[in-house]
Amino acid sequence: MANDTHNPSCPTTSGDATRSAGVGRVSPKRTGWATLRAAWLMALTLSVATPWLLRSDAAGDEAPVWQAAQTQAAAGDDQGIGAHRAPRWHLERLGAPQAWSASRGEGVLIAIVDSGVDPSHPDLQGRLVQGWNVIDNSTDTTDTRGHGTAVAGAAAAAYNDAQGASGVAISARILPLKVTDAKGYTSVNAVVRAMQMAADRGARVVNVSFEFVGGHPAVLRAARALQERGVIVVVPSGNRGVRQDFPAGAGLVTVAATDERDQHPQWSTHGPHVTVSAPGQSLLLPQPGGRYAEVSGTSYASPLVAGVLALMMAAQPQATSEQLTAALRTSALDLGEPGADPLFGAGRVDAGAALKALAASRSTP
Ligand SMILES: [Ca+2]
Repeated sequence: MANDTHNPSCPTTSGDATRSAGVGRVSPKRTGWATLRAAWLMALTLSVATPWLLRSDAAGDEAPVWQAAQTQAAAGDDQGIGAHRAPRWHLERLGAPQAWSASRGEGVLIAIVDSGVDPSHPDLQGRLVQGWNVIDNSTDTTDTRGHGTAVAGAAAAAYNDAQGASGVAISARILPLKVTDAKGYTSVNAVVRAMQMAADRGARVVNVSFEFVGGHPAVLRAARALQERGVIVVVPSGNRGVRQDFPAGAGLVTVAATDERDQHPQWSTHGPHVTVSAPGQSLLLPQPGGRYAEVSGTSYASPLVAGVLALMMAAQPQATSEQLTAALRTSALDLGEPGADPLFGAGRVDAGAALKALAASRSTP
């Protein structure tokens, strides 16, 4: 089945044909590199079939670099999505169809900081606003790796009975901000610039599906600044399947993955930085060229939560970032150990419950 890779959390060492789950990845600084690399390789062999490309740091390369892994369409895609089991399971699990009677994300702009987005995909046609290529300083946001198209689809693909599985915020708009070069690499600097540009262009939710992105001080500072502008940044916990101790940054929502049984996939990175969790395993999502792929990774759990936030923002446009995040957490379905825990954060997100919790918090003086 397919695999996605890309930004969020699916690394593969370059040159090693190892595969992992679907997150775009940022390589860490050289410190502890060998340890991290070993942990990765172990995680990769265990994990979901998704390639991650991890760049081996060049000498003198101080900034971490992420690479969006190449997404690969699932075999059998050409036979159509009927070949897939329950293509909308993640939407049902999130309670999205029930929430749509109250909100569809209309009027909310979601920035997808990624490898670009295919604007001609049937599920994304007419949903994109003009984006920007942060690397080339151009308007070329062509998705050269497939990651960004899948991420955008998870957040906000159109509802269409005939094809695909739709996104969560089916009436929201997408702002594609491409931050990867020809080989799929990006940098902290490019990501931070894209975050600021997203806010400048009116986005209220910014999804950044790269591994380790939430652990970088510059990203945390940018997220805090965006929070003051009413913007929430959503990132994946990572696909290494290990514990990490990143700070839970202000303005940052970190998403771990759950599977079809609401359990923790072993490749989903955990730790105190996890805010909430959402489906991230075997999701049917759009790919460039009108195709679909079944993909796994926290890269895809993250935009599902971005979509839920867009539903909440459309329903309560005056809600603050703090109110939105609090409602998201308090309404999540508690899984695993009672209360917030490192695997699931506050729990698996429920769109309908989140809308109700937000409305209740807004009506309480
Ligand atoms: Ca729990």
